Amino acid sequence: MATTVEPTRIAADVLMEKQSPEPDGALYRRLYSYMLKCRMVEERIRVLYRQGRFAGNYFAAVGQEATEVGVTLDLLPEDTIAPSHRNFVTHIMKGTPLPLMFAQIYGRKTSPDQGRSAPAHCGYAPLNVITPSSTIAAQLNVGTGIALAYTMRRRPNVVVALSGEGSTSLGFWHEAVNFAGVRRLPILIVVENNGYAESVPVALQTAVDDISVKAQAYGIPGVSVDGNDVVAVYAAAREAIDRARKGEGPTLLECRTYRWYGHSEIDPAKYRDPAEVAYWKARDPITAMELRLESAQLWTERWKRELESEFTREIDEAIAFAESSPAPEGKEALDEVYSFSIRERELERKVWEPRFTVGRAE
Ligand SMILES: Cc1ncc(C[n+]2csc(CCOP(=O)(O)OP(=O)(O)O)c2C)c(N)n1
Repeated sequence: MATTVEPTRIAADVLMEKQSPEPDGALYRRLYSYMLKCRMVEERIRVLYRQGRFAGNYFAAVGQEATEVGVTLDLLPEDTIAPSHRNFVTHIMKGTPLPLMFAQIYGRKTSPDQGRSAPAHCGYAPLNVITPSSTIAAQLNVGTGIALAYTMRRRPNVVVALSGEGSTSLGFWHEAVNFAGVRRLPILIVVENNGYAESVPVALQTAVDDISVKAQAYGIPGVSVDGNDVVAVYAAAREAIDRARKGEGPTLLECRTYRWYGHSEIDPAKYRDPAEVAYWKARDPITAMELRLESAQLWTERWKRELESEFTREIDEAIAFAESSPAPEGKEALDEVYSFSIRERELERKVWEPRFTVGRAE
């Protein structure tokens, strides 16, 4: 059942054949544009972090854009993304407004969670992006529950749940995949294999070469693709999503990729050989797509510069919105967290208020 022998090529070729004799220029240009936007947003967030303009931490997926974009392009508003800490940019794909995303980075009251959680742990309920849990892989369990709800309510929607390869060593990752398989739920389980879980290399994480073989244990298809080839990722994801939407069950999709930077902004990633980093940077998914588009006369430097200036303007405006937004007040910390009666809320305020009078915990 599992396909692990070079399925990348197969999936990509199928797409190319369908679009023969010319590739779908509009689709490929959209894939490219989104990758560029994701890269620019994350590189700017990294600069903001170094400038000390927001508190907390950030987990950049720079280098992994082909996967972030390929598995999430063209999802419906009613579909769900269940992201990990690494997948902040999937908000761009779902349509979360950029100003709200930056308000989240800055922990401002205008952010989707009103400034409550960490910069990258952001959900957006109106477009069904769930809030990543700090407990890695837990988004799989929530995502599986949402997929079950779609089935019970007979909705033609899907869940795309993402996790890293390190997360596949956790018990509840397997529980989620098993349950999805048993109930044939409409969920695409994406494993972004970027080679490391914090500092732990994949060889110390699992004894299998292809993470996708883990699907066999749960009776679902497993596919491994080149996670830096956005066309291959898109083709494999699209096929799996289409099947899930038709009620044909889940798929495990391993995307082999690499993160250019450390696990987070505080990680200098000295556990990696510089030659390894250089090898992967030479396989930049964005440059690869530029070459591919250019050879089909679908890309020019000038078009890239136009995109860059448009995205820069959008990012600047989003940062200005975030920086001019108010910070939440300490006394609001428990608002909308628990369901209280008004009287209980008053009592709760009385207990908490003195400790937050200067706007921060003592
Ligand atoms: C259950 C649990 N164990 C450990 C951690 C600490 N932790 C946070 S991210 C991370 C690495 C996750 O690696 P992976 O799943 O491969 O995703 P990546 O960060 O590479 O995208 C770890 C160990 C955690 N948050 N939750």
